[in-house]
Amino acid sequence: MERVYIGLGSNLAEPAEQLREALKALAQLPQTALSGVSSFYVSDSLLPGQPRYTNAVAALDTGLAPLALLDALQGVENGQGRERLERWGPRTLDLDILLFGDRLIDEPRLKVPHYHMHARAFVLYPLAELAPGLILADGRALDNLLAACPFEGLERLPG
Ligand code: ROI
Repeated sequence: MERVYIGLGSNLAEPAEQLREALKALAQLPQTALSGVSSFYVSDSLLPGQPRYTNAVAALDTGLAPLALLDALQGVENGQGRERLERWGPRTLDLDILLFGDRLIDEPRLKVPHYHMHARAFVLYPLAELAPGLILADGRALDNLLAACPFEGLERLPG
C-alpha cells in the first residue's frame, strides 16, 4: 500500500456536495482505503469569470498502480461530471493525484508531484492539515512551499 494525496475541486452551485459525493466514491475504489480528508476551502477561481471553487485534499492508501488509480479517478470525474453536464457545464469535479508515495512520475498522462501544487494555496493548506511537515519526493519541504504561498483568499469552511 502506498500513501497518495488527491486534490479535489468543484465549482458547481453546490460544490461541497460534489466533493462529498467524490469522497464516497474514493472510499469505494478497489484496493484502496480513504485514510483522511482535510477541511473544505473556498476560493476565487484562478481564471476570471468562473464561479468560486471548493477544494479539499484526501489521503488514500492504495495498492493500485499510479495509472490504474488515474483511470479510476477519471471514472469518478466522468461519472459525476456526465450526470450534471447539461445543467452545470463541463467542469463539475477535478480529481488530481498530487503525491504518490515517494515516487517521481513523469509520463504523458501523469506527472507527480502535481505540476502546479507548489503554488496553489487551495492545495497546500489542506494538504498541510493531513501531512504537516511533509517532504515531497523531489525534496521540497511543504513548510517552505507554504511560507511562499499566502493563505490570503482562502476561506476554510467549518465542520
Ligand atoms: N481555482 C481554484 N480556486 N480552485 C481550483 O480547483 C481551480 N481549478 C482550476 C482553475 C480554473 C485553474 N482554477 C481554480 O482548474
